[in-house]
Amino acid sequence: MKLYTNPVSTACRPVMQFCLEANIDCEFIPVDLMKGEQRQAAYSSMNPNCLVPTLDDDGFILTESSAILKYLAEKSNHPAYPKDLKQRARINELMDWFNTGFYRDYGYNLVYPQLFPHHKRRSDEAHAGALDWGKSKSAGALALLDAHYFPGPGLFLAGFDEPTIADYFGAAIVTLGECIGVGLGEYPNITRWIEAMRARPSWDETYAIFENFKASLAGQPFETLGAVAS
Ligand SMILES: N[C@@H](CCC(=O)N[C@@H](CS)C(=O)NCC(=O)O)C(=O)O
Repeated sequence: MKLYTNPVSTACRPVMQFCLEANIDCEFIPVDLMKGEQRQAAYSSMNPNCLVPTLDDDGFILTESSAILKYLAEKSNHPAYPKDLKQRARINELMDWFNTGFYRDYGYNLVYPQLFPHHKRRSDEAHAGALDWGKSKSAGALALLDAHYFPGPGLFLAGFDEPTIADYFGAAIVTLGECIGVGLGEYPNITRWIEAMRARPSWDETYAIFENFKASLAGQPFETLGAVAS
C-alpha cells in the first residue's frame, strides 16, 4: 500500500501514526504542498480534491483521512476500531464530531486564518469576526470534550484503555492549536489525554516535522485561547 502524505498536514498525521503503531505495511510517499504537487495531474487524477492524504491499496484509491483510518483498521483487523457495534458507533460519533464540528470552528475559523494567507478573510472586519467565532465556539467545544467525552476508566476517548482511531484523529486536530499557542491547562481530561497520546511510541516520529513548523511560528502575536498547563 502507498499513502500519499505530508506530515505537516493535520489530516495526514493520524493516518501515518496509526500505520506505524499498527505495523501496517504502507509506504509513505511525500507530496510537496508548498510546490503544489497536490494540484498536478499525477496527483489530482487520484484525488480530484487536490488534498492529502490519499491511499492507494493495489489500485484501490481512497481519500478522506477518516475513511482511510477506518479502512486500514478494518483491513488489519485492529482493535483500534472495535467490531462491537456500539463501541464502533461511539468511535464513528467522535470522529464525526471532530471532523464536522470542532475542526471547522477551531481549524478553519481560528487557526488556519492566522497561519495561511489564503485562509485570511477579505476584510479586517470579516477576519476579526471569524476569529471571534472560532474562539468562542472552540472554547465551548473544548469544555464539552473535557466534560463529556472522557468518561473513564481508561484515559482515551469514550473511556477506552487503548487508543482507538478516534484518538489518533482527534489528537492531531486538538494539537493543531499549539501553532497559535492554545493552552489546555483548564481542561484536565484533555491534558491527560494529550500527554498519553504524546507518550505513544510513534508520536515523536510522526510529529517531528509538525514540531519544526510550530517552532517556526514562535513569538508571533496570535489570537489564541486557554491557559497554559501548569
Ligand atoms: N477532509 C480531508 C481534508 C484534507 C485536507 O484538508 N488536507 C490539507 C492538509 S491538512 C491539504 O491537502 N491542503 C493542500 C491545499 O490546500 O492545497 C481529509 O480529512 O482527508
